[in-house]
Amino acid sequence: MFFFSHTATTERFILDQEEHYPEATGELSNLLYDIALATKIIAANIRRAGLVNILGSAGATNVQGEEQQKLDVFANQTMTNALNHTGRVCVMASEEEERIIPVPDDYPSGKYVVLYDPLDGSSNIDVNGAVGTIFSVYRRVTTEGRGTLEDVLQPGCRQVAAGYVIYGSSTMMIYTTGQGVAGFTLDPSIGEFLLSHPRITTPRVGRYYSVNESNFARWSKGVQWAVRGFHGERPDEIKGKNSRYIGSLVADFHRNLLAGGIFLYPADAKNPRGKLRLLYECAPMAFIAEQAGGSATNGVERILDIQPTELHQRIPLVIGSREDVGYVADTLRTMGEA
Ligand code: AFP
Repeated sequence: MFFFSHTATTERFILDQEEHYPEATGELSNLLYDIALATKIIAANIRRAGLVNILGSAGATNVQGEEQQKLDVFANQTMTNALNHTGRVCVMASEEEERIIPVPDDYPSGKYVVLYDPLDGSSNIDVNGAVGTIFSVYRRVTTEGRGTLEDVLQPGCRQVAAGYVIYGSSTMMIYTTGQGVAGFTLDPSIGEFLLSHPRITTPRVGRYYSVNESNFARWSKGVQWAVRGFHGERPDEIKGKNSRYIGSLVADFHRNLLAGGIFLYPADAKNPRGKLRLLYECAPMAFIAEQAGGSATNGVERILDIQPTELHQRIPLVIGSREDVGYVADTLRTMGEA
């Protein structure tokens, strides 16, 4: 039971944070409300998915060659519609769309750039598994007019905000504006996200490792050797860990963020550059991980330092508890792979 006097909504929390910045115009706060509203609409539809028979493929494939689900299309449209007319955004990009998404001509252009993966882990939808929305916000670098590709291709260290919403047994929004990480839980009876995790920090050493082990034979020797440590085969260097893998980045990352753990999607013979997308998945999660005390690398360099060169660029990802990520990076270095 929540008592109102002790309960902060996303709105109250964002306003409180903004008080530390007298120069803030409130625009970023409004942008975060826009995103929160879109995700509440997506959450409501996900909750009803099994009932209203909107499951299944929309018949099209997205730019990654993956089959789109109806909810992917819906979530993508909902995010775009929540942002494109507000005057706060100059350009958007979505994992579901091949090109940047311009602000329509009849709406004003603003100073922010928003990137999103509207429904990550969508192959879990048909089995009632957890899915999520990931978002990332940058300030524009061009100075006027509509935003361009240049505004979108910025390294993750320039993010001004990033977050995700997990549609799990409850719906939660986790985000950072660079002052730590806060978590909110949606109270469906009042339709508000309420502050439930004011300051999330992730353990330095995790209990879990999360990786798709069916790719083991396709990994480099260094990655195999690192994962063998998690199995308990290198007791002098690292204690063995428990394995957990859902196949939905938001759900796997969220568990590890709270409980401590490491998530890996390394390059493999099938995906020589890795599978996950720098702009929509890796950079926003890396910002959150670092703000919670964890870290994120592609094995060679810090994720937040990578300068993107393409909209749908894929990279290897190693993210989570700081010491565990360090252990993987050290192993790769020792094996001459980094
Ligand atoms: P989908 O959105 O197509 O389900 O992909 C999910 C995802 O991008 C990410 O959320 C998972 O961590 C990763 O792919 C799972 O990939 P594998 O199925 O190859 O393990």
